[in-house]
Amino acid sequence: MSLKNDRFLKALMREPVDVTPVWMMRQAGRYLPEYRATRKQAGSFLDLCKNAELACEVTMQPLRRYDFDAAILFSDILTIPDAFGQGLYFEEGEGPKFRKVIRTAADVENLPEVNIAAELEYVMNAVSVIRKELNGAVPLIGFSGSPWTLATYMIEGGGSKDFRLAKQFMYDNPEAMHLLLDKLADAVTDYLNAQIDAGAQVVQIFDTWGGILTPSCYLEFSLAYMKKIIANLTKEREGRRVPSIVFTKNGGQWLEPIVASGADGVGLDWTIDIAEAKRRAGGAVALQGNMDPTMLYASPAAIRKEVDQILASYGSGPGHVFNLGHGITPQVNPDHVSVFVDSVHELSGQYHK
Ligand code: 1CP
Repeated sequence: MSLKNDRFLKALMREPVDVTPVWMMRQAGRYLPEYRATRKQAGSFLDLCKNAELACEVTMQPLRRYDFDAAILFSDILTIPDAFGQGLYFEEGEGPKFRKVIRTAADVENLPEVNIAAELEYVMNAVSVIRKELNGAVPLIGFSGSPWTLATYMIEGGGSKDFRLAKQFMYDNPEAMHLLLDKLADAVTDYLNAQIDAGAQVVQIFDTWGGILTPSCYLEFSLAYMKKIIANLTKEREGRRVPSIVFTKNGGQWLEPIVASGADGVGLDWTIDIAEAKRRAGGAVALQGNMDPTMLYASPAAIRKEVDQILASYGSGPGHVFNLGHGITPQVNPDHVSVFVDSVHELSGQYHK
């Protein structure tokens, strides 16, 4: 089926577009009252992820309100640790938690062999239902966490402020850490390829916690595994390239090695000037980003001005996908998202003549 709007795919392949495509990390989520209603109906966040019809409903909600150029599968990166038997749960008002954690080399060795595509069949079901519902309106993004980011949650047992346990494990047991990351890289590869088989047209790897590492640890414990995954991804389906995007939050300092990872697109957070990133990337990849998500709390005029500034900073030519530098937060006024999306489309035409 041909896509009605393929400017997101074109921009990722650095092909000409009419205006800059835009989507938003966490575009389905708690800032939308309709999301909160569906989540309530589902019972819990995990029930919402596991019900293909409801996951489809919340994926579609932001597309009904806003002129986004892509849809993103509604799920979570923590489905993989859950599939490894760690027992993911969410406590009301708190972040994710695991019943079982990894603390020793033996814990890593004893992780079960998991057929990820079978164990996470509910995710593939959601992908097919969403693809059908989208009916070619915009491309669908599938995603996974990076091995390093998943490992931090599996060791810490949830979110963390300082990643003390995950880093201590890495420093004290580098071999066991590599074994864990290797198992996770295989799982992520199978997971993303299963999502592509089910209909995902782009895949993004979220390396949310890569940026907490030292430069040498980043290359050794995070980027190396993302490279391995990218090398083994399905590259073409339905007669089209399936582009991959790597997003390391706070990774601007390592842009050159990230650009060389083999990904088609590189996500940027707001701590790097996109003009500098463009210069350093040298046209080898598309760049995605990078408005500070907190900017969405500012006035509509200030949001529009910031969008204008980022577009001007990227300047002329293809290869830019507009996004936030990280996910939207729950207290944002939904009307401000329209200002953001419409400003990107209205102000970017001049850079694509
Ligand atoms: O209460 C609720 O409704 C749960 C809030 C929520 C939502 C809406 C969680 C729990 N996950 C999600 C959805 C989600 N998570 C998506 C959906 C698609 C979208 O619209 O973008 C995606 C892509 C994710 C990915 C994700 N989950 C990441 C990587 C991206 C990022 O934001 O950095 C991470 C780190 C997670 C873990 C996670 N899941 C949920 C929470 C609150 C967290 C963060 C925990 C922490 O470290 O404090």
